[in-house]
Amino acid sequence: MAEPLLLSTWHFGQIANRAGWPHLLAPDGSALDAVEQACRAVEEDPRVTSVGYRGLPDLKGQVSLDAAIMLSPNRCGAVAYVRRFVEVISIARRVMEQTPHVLLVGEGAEIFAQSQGFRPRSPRADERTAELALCEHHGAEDREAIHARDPRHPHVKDGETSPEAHSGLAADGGRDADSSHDTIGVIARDCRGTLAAGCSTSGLAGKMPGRVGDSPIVGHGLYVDPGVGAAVATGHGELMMAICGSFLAVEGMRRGLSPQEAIAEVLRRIAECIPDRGDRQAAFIALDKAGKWAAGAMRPGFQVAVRTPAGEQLVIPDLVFSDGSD
Ligand code: SD4
Repeated sequence: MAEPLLLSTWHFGQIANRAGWPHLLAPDGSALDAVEQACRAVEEDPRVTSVGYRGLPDLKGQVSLDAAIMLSPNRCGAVAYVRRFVEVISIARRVMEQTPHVLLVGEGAEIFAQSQGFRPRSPRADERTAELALCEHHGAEDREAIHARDPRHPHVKDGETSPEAHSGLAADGGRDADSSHDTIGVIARDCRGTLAAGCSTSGLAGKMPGRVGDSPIVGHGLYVDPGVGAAVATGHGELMMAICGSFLAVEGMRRGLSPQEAIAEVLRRIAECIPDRGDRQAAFIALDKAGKWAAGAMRPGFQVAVRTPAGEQLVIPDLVFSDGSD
């Protein structure tokens, strides 16, 4: 019997873990169910403003959602640029289970979702979040000013984490210091030792309409090789997409690196390949087949919600490539 484990990105990973954990413990529980339900809980939670129902808007103020779920290279499904449904992780699972394809996008994904009985429901950014998001996109100075006069957003500088985030969930669901993005990424291991991973996101705030990031793309936002391990990513998708970040992390573990060494190699590769990356974040969680896990990020601020039989913890990873002062 393997020890069950659930790892989720950011402070709202606690919402995910609470919803996913019972599915790992049930007698017929599975890592796949746990990942789906974990992501789904965040998609439905109106306090989380970068995933699902209250996703972040694009440049035109519209929300589009991306998600993927994966058990193995041969069992994965994803949807991207979905604008009329909220539960995209479950639609991604149906793509995996009910179609011969891996990725459906836009109108095709929505027609498929409807055919599978999902109820059309458009995600909607709240106005305040939309305004903040556009400022995130257009300039840090505007953002600072808007954060300062918005009581829902405790004033935190880039790279710092709010006290609310440390203590659990802030009133608005707990946002990272950089509130222009955030994906729920989940890795689960069940009692049989089966690994599964999933991610769900509205992508980057103020993105160009039609832009799709790493999250729904196998190898970029997530990767699972049952014989090796699993990885999920969050942050600016363009960084992960430059180097197939999640795939690279799993390949590192295949070559014998520990999860921490594998993530360190991925972060180094991003730094080498994208010297002009500015202050963009890229963060990873990796889990090997034996149950050893690690997390790391280009910059401070990343957090991982960890659920084991011993309880729930919000962990700030030691592995941070840059201290944020560059
Ligand atoms: C994207 N990686 O679309 C996602 C966004 C994200 O933390 O994870 N932000 O680029």
